[in-house]
Amino acid sequence: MTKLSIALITVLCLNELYLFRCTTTETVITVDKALRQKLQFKINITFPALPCKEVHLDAMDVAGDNQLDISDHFMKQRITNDGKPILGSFKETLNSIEAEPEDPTLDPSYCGDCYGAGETSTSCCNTCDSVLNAYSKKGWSTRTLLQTCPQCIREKKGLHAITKGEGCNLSGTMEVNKVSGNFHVAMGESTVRDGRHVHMFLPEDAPNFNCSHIIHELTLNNPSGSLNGYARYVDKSTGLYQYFLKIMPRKDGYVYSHTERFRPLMVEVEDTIPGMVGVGGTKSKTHEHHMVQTSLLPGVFFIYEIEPFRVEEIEVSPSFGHFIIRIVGIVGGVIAVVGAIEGGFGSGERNNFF
Ligand SMILES: *[C@@H]1O[C@H](CO)[C@@H](O)[C@H](O)[C@H]1NC(C)=O
Ligand SMILES: *[C@@H]1O[C@H](CO)[C@@H](O)[C@H](O)[C@H]1NC(C)=O
Ligand SMILES: CC(=O)N[C@H]1CO[C@H](CO)[C@@H](O)[C@@H]1O
Repeated sequence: MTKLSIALITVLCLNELYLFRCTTTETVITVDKALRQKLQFKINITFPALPCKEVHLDAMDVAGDNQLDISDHFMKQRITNDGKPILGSFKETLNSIEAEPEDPTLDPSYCGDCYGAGETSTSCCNTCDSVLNAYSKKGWSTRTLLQTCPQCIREKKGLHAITKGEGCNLSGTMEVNKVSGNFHVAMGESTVRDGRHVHMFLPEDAPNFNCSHIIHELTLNNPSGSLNGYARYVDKSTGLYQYFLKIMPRKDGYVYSHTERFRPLMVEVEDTIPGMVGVGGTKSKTHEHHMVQTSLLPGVFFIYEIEPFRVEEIEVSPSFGHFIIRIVGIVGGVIAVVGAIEGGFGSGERNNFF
């Protein structure tokens, strides 16, 4: 053993010791195999200028699963324009359309016609909702009921103008299938017609649908969410807010990142009125600006997409066994190499080398 080989072994071993002592983090991407789970969204949004009657949360996914007016786990709290609660909060339950109080001006012996959809021939359908319920139970189309049935016309149930001066807090949790989809609060009553999701509303009333919103909380199974605390107000023209969420599975739940887009309902167009010959023969054109309503559906949409990959960060610390093996390797290797060099150059020149 010579000085050089000892020095070499020491340097290499110190290097190994350094590598052994530090742990490294590695990002590992695996395929997310937990497919049959459901995603749970926790939502708490305030619409400061939209009465609770107008706030309907609908969810649908790419597989065509429609969940209309989800309210099984949702609370709506009426608030005044400046954010104070009005009355108690109320809960709506899914699919049992809220029994609206009957009109007190009606004759007590009044028995509304069910148009053949009643359970028995003597059933009464005194409210628009009961007619709708009876029709849905029979599996009949409720397509034109809101416009034609006298009960609905009396209650002005179908298409009504938006009342102003109230707001609404919407909060609760919702479970959706673990595929891409969207959920939204948009103008009008939603129905499914021929498998399509349709919102019914009066287009001339659309500018009154003030879709300003404050997102207090929008999270998945994980308490952090990048949209928490977001507030968007519409001043000039209401419109369509779209949030695109990219949901990433993690070890401890789901996180998302988002991008947003706003499209106004009213757009300014410029009309050019051609051709007046001014003094001195110069042609002048006048431009007129005016606002035109587009055919957008005003509302707030959350469109989500789930990444199929799960990203995990793991800490890797080298094992002690490997460390020992490497040390033994270094010592053995250096000795072997030095031995080979000594043998190869013969004994005569040996003293010159080392
Ligand atoms: C919704 O958020 C508001 C504001 O942060 C909070 O006061 C309220 O308690 C929340 N509602 C629910 C049901 O968590
Ligand atoms: C919508 O409501 C917000 C909050 O109350 C208000 O600041 C805004 O001026 C309203 N926008 C319109 C177009 O009425
Ligand atoms: C019940 C509820 O969530 N109320 C909240 C509605 O939103 C306002 C802010 O806009 C909060 O102050 C309320 O606590």
